[in-house]
Amino acid sequence: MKVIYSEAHQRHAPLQEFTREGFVPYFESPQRAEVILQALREAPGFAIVAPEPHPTELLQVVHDPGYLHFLEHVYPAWVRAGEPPSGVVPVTFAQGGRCPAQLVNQAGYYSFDTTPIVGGTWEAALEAARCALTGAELLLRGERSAYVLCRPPGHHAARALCGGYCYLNNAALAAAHLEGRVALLDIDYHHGNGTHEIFYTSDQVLFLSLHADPDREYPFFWGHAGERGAGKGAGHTHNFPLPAGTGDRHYLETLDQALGFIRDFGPDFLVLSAGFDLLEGDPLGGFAVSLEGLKKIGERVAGLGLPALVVQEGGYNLNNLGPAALALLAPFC
Ligand code: SP5
Ligand code: ZN
Repeated sequence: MKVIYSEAHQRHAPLQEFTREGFVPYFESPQRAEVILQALREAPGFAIVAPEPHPTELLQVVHDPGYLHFLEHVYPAWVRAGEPPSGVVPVTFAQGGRCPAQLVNQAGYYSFDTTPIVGGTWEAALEAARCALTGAELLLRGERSAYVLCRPPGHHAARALCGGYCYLNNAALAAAHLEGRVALLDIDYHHGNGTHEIFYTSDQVLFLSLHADPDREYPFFWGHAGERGAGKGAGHTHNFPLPAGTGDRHYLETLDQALGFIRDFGPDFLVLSAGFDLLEGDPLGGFAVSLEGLKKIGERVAGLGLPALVVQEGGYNLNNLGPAALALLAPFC
């Protein structure tokens, strides 16, 4: 199985994030990708390949041009304006309203939380997006599966919003680049609100997400069972909010419901947003899914028999990320 990877992710390394407890060390660290890469290098059957260059116009299929301009240029403008070089962090958030003229004032217009933009964020996010687009092209050229080992992750990034450690929606970019009908299944512990928004009115991309109930868990405002798509996309979004402590049995039963919707849709391709924070022991998670459970998730998703692109999202327990990748990917090999 080909693994698309670029070390450019290392350039995105914020030191801290702002939480209810104040500033804490950044959970979404470069080591996350490094431990997964190491595990795949030591296992048989994986070939690490580099991303190919893609025209940046492809990003505009999913993202707003003003948002892309902001992401690319805000950090140097922020430092030039005398703001802290540790990173761009918004403190005021637009609720509608108008986009300010100055880049440094746009942070709260293009963010839904305090996810920082540091020097290197744009280069890393762009390279992660290229990895995902390369993965999509591998499937278009006939590969049965591929794994995008990317960071920063993408599923919280919406058309014109960053947040939740995400800037460019890697999985959404891949799904939009594939041809025909695509099922995008998100198993990250957190609701993939960005992907949900991007495809909410699409009848070409079926979005399904299993996640912690937003009534009690981040990102709080999206991902309820009643949100089912709109317009042409009505009925093409399926959210499965799950209770705290969800274990293998209930998770797999719910997954089977999601897989039923995918079979009914009859897609040409599958994109799997794979967050390993669904596992027991994740510092940001709250489920009790085991590694064996994750292997069964891989078996059932691979059992759809569709060309499949697995895209890395969250997962913050550095001790289980390598075994998690091997458990999930083995059935696709
Ligand atoms: C891609 C992804 O998984 N993003 C998740 C972003 C979650 N950010 C909010 C974290 C809330 C932290 N609660 C901390 C509990 C620590 N014991
Ligand atoms: Zn997550």
